[in-house]
Order: sequence, then C-alpha cells, then structure tokens
Amino acid sequence: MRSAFVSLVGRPNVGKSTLINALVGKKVSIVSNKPQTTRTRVRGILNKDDTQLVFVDTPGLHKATTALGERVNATALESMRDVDIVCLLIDATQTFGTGDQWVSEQLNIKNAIVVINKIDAVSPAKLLAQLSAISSLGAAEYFPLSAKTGEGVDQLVAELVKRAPLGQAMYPPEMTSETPQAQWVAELVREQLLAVTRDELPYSIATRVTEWEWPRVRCEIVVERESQKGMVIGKSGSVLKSVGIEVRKQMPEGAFLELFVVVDKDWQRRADRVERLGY
Ligand SMILES: Nc1nc2c(ncn2[C@@H]2O[C@H](COP(=O)(O)OP(=O)(O)O)[C@@H](O)[C@H]2O)c(=O)[nH]1
Ligand SMILES: [Mg+2]
Repeated sequence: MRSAFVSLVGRPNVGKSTLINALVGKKVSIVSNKPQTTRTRVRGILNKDDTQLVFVDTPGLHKATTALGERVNATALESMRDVDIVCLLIDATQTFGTGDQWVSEQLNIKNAIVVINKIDAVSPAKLLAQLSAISSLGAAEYFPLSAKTGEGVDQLVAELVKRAPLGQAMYPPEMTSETPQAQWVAELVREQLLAVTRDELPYSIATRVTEWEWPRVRCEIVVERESQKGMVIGKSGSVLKSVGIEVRKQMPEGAFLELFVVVDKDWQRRADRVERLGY
C-alpha cells in the first residue's frame, strides 16, 4: 500500500479547486470565477489501485489586506508543510509573473510538480511561450493540463502514484471528502452567492449552518453592511430563492433549506470575527 498527501497551491483563480474536483472525480471544493473563493483547507481523496492520494486544496496566495486575507494566506502556507508532494498551479491564460514567482519561493520548488492549467483556453503558440517562461522555475516536473476538460489529468495522477511513498491508507476507501455535511451545505450556499454577486460583495459574504434538524437546515448568510443585505436577498427574495433551489439540487432529497441574512459589521477586517466564522 502507498499513500501521499498532495497539496495544490498557487495564486487565486488558477483553478486549484476545479483540479481537486477533477482529480477526485467528485465535487469536494466550491469553484467560482472570483478570486479567493476557497477560505479553508479542503481535502479530497482518490484511491487508485493500491495507492491513496489525499489532495489538499488551499486558498490562493495573495497580498492580504484584511484579517480574512491574512488568515487564508496562513492556511495556504501551512498546507504546504508536512505533505509528501506539492503541486504548484499556474494559469496558462495569464502572463507568468512576479506573483507566481513569489509563490514558488514559498516552497521547495526543486521537488515540486508544476501544473500549467487551463490549456483548453490558450493557443498552442501561447502555451509554448508560457512553458518556456515557466521552465525557469527549475521544478522537478511540468504538467500542462485542463482541470475543466480533464485533458492531462490522468498523466498527473500517474506521476503522483509513482511518487507516493509506502504507507497506510489514511481514510476508508469509500470516503472522498472529510468536510462535515453542515459545512458543505454552507459552502454550497456561498458558491451560489459568489456566482450572482459582484464587486466587493463576494468577499463580504460568509455562510454557516446554525441548525441541522434533518430535513430542516438553517443556513445563515453573513454580510458586512446593512446595504449589502438587500443585494443578497434580491427583489422580493428572488436571489435567496434561486440560491436555495440550486443548493437543494445538490443536497439529499427532501431537504428543507432556510436561508437568513445577518449583518456582522466589517467582519472581514476583524480577526476575532474571522475566527468565529470558522476560517
Ligand atoms: N478554461 C478553463 N477554465 C478553468 C480551468 N480550471 C478552472 N477554470 C476556471 O477558473 C476559475 C477559477 O477556478 P477555481 O477552481 O475556483 O480556482 P482557485 O481559486 O485556484 O481554486 C473558474 O471560473 C473556473 O471555471 C480550466 O482548466 N480551463
Ligand atoms: Mg479555490
């Protein structure tokens, strides 16, 4: 038996969460087109032959300007330590630059695997130019792939299996995620809200399940200002309603999901509130 912890790190929005879902073959981490969607360490488990790979999805490393930003950066940096393999993700559609360089300096790049993601969205010429720029990092291995289409994902898995050290399985074989059900529902609510909000609002939203008396589930949506409440609720509750419909589709049948919006003034800037919200 072999097993390995594999951490997925990189700047915000490079596709770390999309990739963990593709690797596990099941949605274990929420995704959005807004940077800084992932706020906690998320694990996803893949069993392949006699190897168990435990993937660790992490928040994107960025220049933090709030207590929340500092907290999630610390989570990302911690998640790189004590793992067997680090995969550094780079977005093929963005120019390789100082941000990626900085992230690469936070890890032992010589042992790391560099994943160039989103190859479905660039021309072969652009990809070649990117690969040649990125090769200056001096990583052990480079894997161009598309987390979205799945192209190249199997090749990465094969390499990870090859690198996994001998060891016991850490999770039972049927387990793909360790996120508690209530927390997962809160994340699904936040994912839907991220899809319909803009500007600074996505960063102001936190969600948490405050009651779980199946089939009744109560989820609180926390915003930072009174003025944001209306945007989350929508005209006669239209936004909340559509969020509820989309989330219920992803819950076991029969769920009765109640959504409430509350204001916690400037929570994102206050370390104690950030911690209380579970980040
Ligand atoms: N075209 C394309 N888009 C991708 C790919 N992987 C992720 N994305 C998109 O990039 C955005 C950020 O993805 P996400 O997984 O949340 O990035 P993270 O912040 O690194 O976790 C989303 O809009 C994804 O749909 C890919 O392989 N190809
Ligand atoms: Mg993410």
